[in-house]
Amino acid sequence: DGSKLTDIVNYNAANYAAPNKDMFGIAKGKNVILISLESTQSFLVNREVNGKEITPFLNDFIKESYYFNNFYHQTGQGKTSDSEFIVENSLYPLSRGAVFFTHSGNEYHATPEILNENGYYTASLHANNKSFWNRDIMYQSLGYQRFYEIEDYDVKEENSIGWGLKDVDFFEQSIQHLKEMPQPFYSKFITLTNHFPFVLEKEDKFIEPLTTGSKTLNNYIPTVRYQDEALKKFIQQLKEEGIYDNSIIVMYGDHNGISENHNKAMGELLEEEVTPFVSTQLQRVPFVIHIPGEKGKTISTVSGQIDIKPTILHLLGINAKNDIQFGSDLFSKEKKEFTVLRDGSFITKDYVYTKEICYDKKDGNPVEKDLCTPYIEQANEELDISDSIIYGDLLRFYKMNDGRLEIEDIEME
Ligand code: GP9
Ligand code: MN
Repeated sequence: DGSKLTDIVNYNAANYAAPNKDMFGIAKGKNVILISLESTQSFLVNREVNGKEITPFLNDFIKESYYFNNFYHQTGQGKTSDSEFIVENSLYPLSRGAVFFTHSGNEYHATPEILNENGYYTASLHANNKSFWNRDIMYQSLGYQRFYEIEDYDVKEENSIGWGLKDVDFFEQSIQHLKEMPQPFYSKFITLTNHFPFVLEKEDKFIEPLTTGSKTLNNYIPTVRYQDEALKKFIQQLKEEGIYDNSIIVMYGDHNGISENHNKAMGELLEEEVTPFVSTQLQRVPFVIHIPGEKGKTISTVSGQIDIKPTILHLLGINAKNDIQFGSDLFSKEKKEFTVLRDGSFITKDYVYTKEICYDKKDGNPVEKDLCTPYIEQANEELDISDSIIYGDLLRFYKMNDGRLEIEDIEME
């Protein structure tokens, strides 16, 4: 009802983190190249197995980028599609099902739509059937002007593995599409090769599989390494085409690749027992922002996919203040260290709460639940408010008024 809308607006205003003056608009007018890294978790970054780095390119790239090492995925059953939803709406996905399927007809005010209003051309690129995850329908609601899908790629047996077109070929063929786009553009690339069951041809294995008790984890390592190689080639091509210097490159892991079913093998690799605390910490995924001319910096603020939208908007000099969002600009000095996962687990500066246990983040030991209690309520409230926006399609009651989102003055049931 109407009071719900007021709650939402108030909640939003209370949560707003003002932009950092030094960062606001620093990438104004630049292209945005957003890359979704399939099943890529943070524990892979800067890790070696048998004396070899798993992600040598990424390890170098983050040295010249902003790298967030306490950044969590917040997806549910909608997996990759949930990550897309969170990243571009700064809303939570649903607790069951995929919002891309269940609420594709809703009114949203997603990043592509906002950037389009600000003169950007917007496209998503992914070499899978366009209807997978209902993307072809949902992308219209998110404001995409173009979806380069399987029909836009030359996909054949020789250049495919597992789920489809290999990442190296995907990026190579995507360059052509990028060159055709009017600038500035906002383009999203969704990788695919590092997807369960993590199959790869011998010639693409730049690192040996592991020898733990889990075939899944063993094969994951070489497909992650392959994806890393694909990224390296892509960045090289962007440089050769002269696109690199007028673009910010934003990479994020979409969700975990290794589930709790592989805790034992994961424990072997990490050389520690995978408790629910460790398991929650394993939900961290890489988040990288490369801005031409800016030095690299690792930032340890507790954060999540929900923070990407306001962060990008502010870098481009677009104020997110009047938007409905649950995340906040990661460069803001007012950013609160509190990240909620879709299952109600949450992470603060000092605590990790999961499966009804409060853990001390420093040593992973359980502590008195009271220490987490104030946040439990807040976590549930956030998830509830976000859900009510989706279930009630409430963003249809907001309208732009002179560049500001406002509640439409109407009677609600
Ligand atoms: C499918 C790809 C993978 O197009 O995005 O989806 P996932 O299974 O990871 O959700
Ligand atoms: Mn995925």
